[in-house]
Amino acid sequence: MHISGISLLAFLVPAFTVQSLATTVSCGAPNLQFLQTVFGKEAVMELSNDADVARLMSLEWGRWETDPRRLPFLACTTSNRESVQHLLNEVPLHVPLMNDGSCACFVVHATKDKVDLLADLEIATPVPGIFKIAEGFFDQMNSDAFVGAACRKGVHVTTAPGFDPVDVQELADRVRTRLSTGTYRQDLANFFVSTDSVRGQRWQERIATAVSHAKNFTSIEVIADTPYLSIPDLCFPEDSSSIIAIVAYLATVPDIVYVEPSPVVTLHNWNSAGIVQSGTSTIAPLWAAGLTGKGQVVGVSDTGLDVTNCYFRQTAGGGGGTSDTSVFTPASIGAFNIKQRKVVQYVPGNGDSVDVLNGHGTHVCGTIVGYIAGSAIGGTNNYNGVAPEAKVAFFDGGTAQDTGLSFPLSSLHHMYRPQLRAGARVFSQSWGTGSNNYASTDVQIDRYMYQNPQTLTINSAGNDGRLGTSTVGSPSLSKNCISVGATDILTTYPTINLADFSSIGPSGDGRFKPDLVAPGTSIISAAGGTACGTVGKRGTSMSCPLVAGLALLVRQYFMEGWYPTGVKTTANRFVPSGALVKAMLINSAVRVQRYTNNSVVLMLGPPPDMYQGFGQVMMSRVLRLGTGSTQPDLFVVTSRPTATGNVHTYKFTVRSNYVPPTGSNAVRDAFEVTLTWTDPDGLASAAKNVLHDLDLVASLDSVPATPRFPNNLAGPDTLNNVEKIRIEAPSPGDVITISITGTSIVVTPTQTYA
Ligand SMILES: [Ca+2]
Ligand SMILES: [Ca+2]
Repeated sequence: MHISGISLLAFLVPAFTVQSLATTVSCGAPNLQFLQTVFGKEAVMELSNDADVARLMSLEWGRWETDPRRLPFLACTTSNRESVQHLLNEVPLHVPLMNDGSCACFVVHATKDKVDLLADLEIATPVPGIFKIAEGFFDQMNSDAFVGAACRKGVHVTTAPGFDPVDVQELADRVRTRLSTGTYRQDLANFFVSTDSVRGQRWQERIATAVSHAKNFTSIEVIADTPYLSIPDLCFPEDSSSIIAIVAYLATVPDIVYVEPSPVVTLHNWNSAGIVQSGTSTIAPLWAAGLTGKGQVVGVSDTGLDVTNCYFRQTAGGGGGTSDTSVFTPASIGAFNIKQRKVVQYVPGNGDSVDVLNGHGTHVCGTIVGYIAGSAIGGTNNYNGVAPEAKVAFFDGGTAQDTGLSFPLSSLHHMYRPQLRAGARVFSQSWGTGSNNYASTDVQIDRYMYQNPQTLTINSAGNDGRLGTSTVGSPSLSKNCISVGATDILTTYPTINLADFSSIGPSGDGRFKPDLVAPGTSIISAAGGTACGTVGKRGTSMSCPLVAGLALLVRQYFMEGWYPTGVKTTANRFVPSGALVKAMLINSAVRVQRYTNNSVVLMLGPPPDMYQGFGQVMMSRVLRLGTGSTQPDLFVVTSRPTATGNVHTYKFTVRSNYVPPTGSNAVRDAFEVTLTWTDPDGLASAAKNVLHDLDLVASLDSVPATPRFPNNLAGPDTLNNVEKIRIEAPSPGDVITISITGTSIVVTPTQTYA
């Protein structure tokens, strides 16, 4: 939680009480409505009614009646810790799928005999093959998207929970044998029961064609050290029967839980003629106070980084960033040298060790940490980055010959781990896919952040806003990252305009994405391939690193002990969680006024909404910089654990000498509180991705009967793991009570929040 407001003084913190909440609702019957709750809208596209579901389940049980192998089962139980703990103890191979506060579902990998013994489960049924296929994938295949000369598509497969690499290799061999001998077609016969749904019938027709026509196939790869398999190139020039057959077959394999299109990564920038204006003017107060990124390292993955450009090289006069070659080799073990002026690590990765002329990666890094040695920070004649005294650990995923990018999307930890060793806790990723589906790449980001709670991943939202809603691309849909959209750099508060290209949310399950927006229409930054040149670029690729740079400054703020006094104090130093840094950035955000798309002007309301997320970052609103009376009051909580039924309360009193702020302080006209938590990872196939539900409520003690709920809602938010409440211009002496309730926390015993 992070709270700020110019006119507020926190003086009573925290009062803490625990009470029990009853959770006795059962999970109901495994009918169509329930499957839709678990697997999303695809359920009703494949199946038309409860009779369809009953036939399908009966078929599945029949298939496995005498099979001694472990299968993926959908296992659901009442959402209370005891009942979930019992389930997880009984079936150690599991992955969470859904928790709606009354019912918690897991995909467990167990034998049928074992599941038969779990008598107290509300629901236990084999996961039908059609629910293992990514949302929208059938329509892509059926529209021949995988056919033709331009096809560069593949399939990505998630194996059952608990698989170790040996199992994955054995599974790959088994699948390859079925595919190469054509015997896989036999497995399709029972893929679907008769169904009245339109798409169910199309599946039936295509499978029938596939059984007679589909080709044999051999190219399946194990992705080392991961639970994933990959078919890198699944294109058939003549028709789509083969791909439909192969995908349907993969979904019938008991050791496979999810099949999705391989992600195709693109850069999220748009080049433009440069408009000579820095995008960093709004953060000058942080530089003036001495927050320049010192001691911080950002991890960036991109096309390349020109280490000889003046913004990165060792000395002003030359010398080059390559003066310490140990930084660049051997890449595989992630060598680094923190004494380098700017580039402490360079992993060639899947690319090379250079950037192209005016390259994307050099520009992005320049926006975060670029700094001409010896130049003045905050000067008007250079384009130093947001955190000019921070450093960068770089992963190169692009080559000069290939305009495409290649990142280890199935093993992102291979990219993050060396950067983590080099000191990076904030990762900036100005790339993504055109897919609006929460995918296995999003799962990996959520997992990495959950396992490494000091980290925070910043992702560009994408540049497809002109195409309409639901255009934010994976992996910007991960629940724990910050997804960044773009605003017009020429508009300033309070008349900020959203950039027309900025991708629009929500996520497939209705969460607010993007989380934040920042200027991205003409950002001037270092130009790769030039000695000291700059270039203007636009896109969410450019707004993302602005937020990443701010994240470094926020970390520095806490790690140097600026909180709570506003003055650097050794005794107050602490390392913030990624969730706290996210809460700080979101709490700082201000409303974007309007959005123009295809000549239609939309006036935006108070955030959050699916256009601006929580608004445009404005860091000086929330960081107390010095002791002056105009500085905002700030109260933070980091990594505090809570459990189901716990209620934490915090009380604040508005300063009695409160005077409504004017001028540049007018943006601090409210009491604002933001709650975030780094949610555990689950499965991409879930209809609803956030597993734990915490609830933020605020109330004025003078009117306790009218509590304020977060995110512009009239009641609790059950979808998002970010909750923000804004109380406009409270009166002097007002007492505001904040409560944070652990409404449903079952996947792990406790959940920490910020
Ligand atoms: Ca490169
Ligand atoms: Ca909630």
